[in-house]
Order: sequence, then C-alpha cells, then structure tokens
Amino acid sequence: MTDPERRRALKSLLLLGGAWLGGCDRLSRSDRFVRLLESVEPVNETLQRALTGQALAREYTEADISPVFRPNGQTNPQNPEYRKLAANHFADYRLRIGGLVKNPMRLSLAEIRALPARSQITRHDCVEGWSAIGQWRGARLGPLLERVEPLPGARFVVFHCADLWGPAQEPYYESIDLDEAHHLQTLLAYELNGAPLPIANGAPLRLRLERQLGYKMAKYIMAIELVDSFAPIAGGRGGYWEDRGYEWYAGI
Ligand SMILES: Nc1nc2c(c(=O)[nH]1)N[C@H]1C(S)=C(S)[C@@H](COP(=O)(O)O)O[C@H]1N2
Ligand SMILES: [Mo]
Repeated sequence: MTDPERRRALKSLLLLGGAWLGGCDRLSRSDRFVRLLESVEPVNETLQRALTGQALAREYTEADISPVFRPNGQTNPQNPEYRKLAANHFADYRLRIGGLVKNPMRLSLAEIRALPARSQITRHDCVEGWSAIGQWRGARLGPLLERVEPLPGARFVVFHCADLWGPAQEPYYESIDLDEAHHLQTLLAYELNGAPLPIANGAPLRLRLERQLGYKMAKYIMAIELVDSFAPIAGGRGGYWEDRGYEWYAGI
C-alpha cells in the first residue's frame, strides 16, 4: 500500500471502529477482526486498542518497580530435561508450537527475541494475597500465532511447562482463548526488569497476561499447543490450578 492508501484504509477502519465502539465490544472477542487489524501494517497500538476495545491493564513507571519481584510456586524445576537446558544457559532450548496449526514450529531463544516485542511495567496479583510490580519484555503472542497459522477449529492456546508437581509428577499447564492470546499485553516474556528472566521467575520463557491473576502466567514454557477443547488434557479444566478448583477465567 502507498502512504495515502494506507491512511485512507486506517481512516475508514477508524470510522467503522468508532461506530462499533458505541455499544458493541463483542468485536474485541472476534478473533478474525483482531487478525484483520494485525494485517494492516503498521497499525499503532493506540489505534488498535481504540478499534478493538481491548482495554489495557494499567501500566506503571520505572519508579514503581518493586525492589524484588517475589518468585512463587515452583522456583527451580528439577525435571532432568529442564536441568540440562538450564546448565547450558538455554542455548539448546526450542519452543515447540503445534496442535491445530498449519505451520508447526520449533523456535530458539534467538528466534523468539527477533519476533515483534513489547515492554510493559505492570502489577502482578497472586491469589495468595501479594502483588509486585515488574517490567517485562517479551514476544507478543498475537503476531507469533499469525506465523503458525491456527486452523479454523483452534479455540484455545495451551502452555505446557517444565515443572512437575505432586507424587504423580504432573506438569504445570495453563490455557487461554484466542482473544486473550491476541491482546497487546500478552507476551512470551524473556526479560524481567531489564535482565534475562531468572529461573525463579520462569526462565527461559513465561507467559504475561495483565488482566488476570498470577496463576495464569505459566512459567518454564516448553510447548504451546492450539486445541479446540482442553477437556482431554489432564483434569480437563484448562490448567493445573483450575483442575484443583480455581477459575479458568481469572479476571482481576
Ligand atoms: N510453571 C509454573 N508456572 C507458574 C507457577 C508455577 O508454580 N509453575 N506458579 C504460578 C503462580 S501461582 C504465580 S503467582 C506466578 C508467580 O510468578 P513469579 O514466580 O514470577 O512470582 O507464576 C504462576 N505460574
Ligand atoms: Mo499465584
């Protein structure tokens, strides 16, 4: 597109968006609409937000960053495969992305760092009653999903983690829908407060979503799977803690 063409296209989208914003935020739930916006390059964040009504979680300033971002849950996975990767500073790590996608991928950390990225300073709230403010940097999940091309039946994104729990050694896992996956603040984070993500906080890659509680933010992500239903996975409720009674949608 030439510049005037792009401006005209954006203007008509803006007008349409304005009309829709009147009363219909169902649009923000429409994955196809979000994908349409992502295909118009470059759509700036403010415009995309205005059009989709995808409210952002509050962002803070550097002065607000907590002196220590308290680690919680598992802080040093003992799974041998993970220990081996950690011993080599994750040089051999490959994020596997598969399931209901046209292009399954295996990505190194260097490849993940080359993806469209975002930084955000946000507050993390744990159900256990503590919170911390941290600065995260990571690859936006939305554009990454565009590359793997979810098949029409895909509805949820499942994160499979390295840490194993309990006597049955069950892996931690989590899931979100495609709307949440395309949100601007949904990241595969590889940095915390300007430094590589520490192991205690989920190295080499952890999920950030800023409109839900802490347990949704899977640490130690080894694989991402697109599915039409999470019922066949583990306890069938979409996450390790969900299988033990927590809400699947943990909105703050
Ligand atoms: N793989 C994995 N992800 C996890 C957890 C965990 O134990 N294992 N704990 C969850 C909970 S309850 C919280 S509050 C946050 C804690 O993140 P932090 O360790 O960076 O504080 O991670 C979430 N993601
Ligand atoms: Mo938590």
